[in-house]
Amino acid sequence: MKISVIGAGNVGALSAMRMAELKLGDIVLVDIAKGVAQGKSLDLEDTRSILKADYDIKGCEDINSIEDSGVVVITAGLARKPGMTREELLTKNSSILKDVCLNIRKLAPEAIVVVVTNPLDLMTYLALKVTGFSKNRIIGMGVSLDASRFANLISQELKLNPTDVTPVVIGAHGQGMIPLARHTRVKGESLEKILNKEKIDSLLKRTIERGAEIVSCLGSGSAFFAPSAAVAEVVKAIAKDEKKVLGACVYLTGEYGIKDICIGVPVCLGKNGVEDIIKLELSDGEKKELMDSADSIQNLLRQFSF
Ligand code: LAC
Repeated sequence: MKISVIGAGNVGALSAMRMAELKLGDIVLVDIAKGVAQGKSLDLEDTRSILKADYDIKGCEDINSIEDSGVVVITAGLARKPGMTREELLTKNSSILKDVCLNIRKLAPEAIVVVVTNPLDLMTYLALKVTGFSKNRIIGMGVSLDASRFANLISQELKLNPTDVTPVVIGAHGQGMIPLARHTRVKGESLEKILNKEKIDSLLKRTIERGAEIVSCLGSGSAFFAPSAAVAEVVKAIAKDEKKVLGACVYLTGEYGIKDICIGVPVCLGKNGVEDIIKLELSDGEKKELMDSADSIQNLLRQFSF
């Protein structure tokens, strides 16, 4: 399968590297900045002998090179600076995304699109509208990254291995994120039964702030190691037809009582993209949190007509 990555910044280049090393397909890295995608792909090629790996990766400036891709990952756009919210990127990134999505529609009409650019839930919606692709082929990567952050913080608190934690996060990839303590399992047991409310609340807050914490440490640019791992996880589920359940930002048509926005919920991913939307049984409080998160996405969508 041909997998194109648009945007060869930290997230794009590392996603390309991880997907190449996982042998998910032939990778094409594209960036409008002269020489950047090509330079990074030549560098990645040179690791093949050390890694005893045989993967195919190419890089260039020409968007036409994404032609007939099976998967296109969009990482193009600006990243947050310290003190910025993801939503503040909306104006700049929506014009970049629009252009990219028109090219995808023309050049790779059968592709499954994985959106990474922020503000994620709005950019995923924009990708759906501009490409006109069916909703199963537009996937935003956000809450699976948040879930991995949540699992990491829980494992540190409990001094356990992160793989002992099965995290669940839904909602917006932003301030409206909802890490679900009741549905998150630690060695099979609900987190709510293991930690007291005060400890859980502090973990929820730290999870929601984790991206900003990293941005503020870095000073310029945002996280890339965990985001690229999360991209590779989504593309692997598609490329290997894993039928894997992961949190992802998808278009809802009434599921959870939500319509006509893209928001993070658990989905089953396979060769057709989103193969199922998993309905979690939510308490009244959890439902209200999800509706509030959906309302905040809806409000932003109303302010910007794409
Ligand atoms: C983050 C970016 C990828 O959460 O949104 O780090």
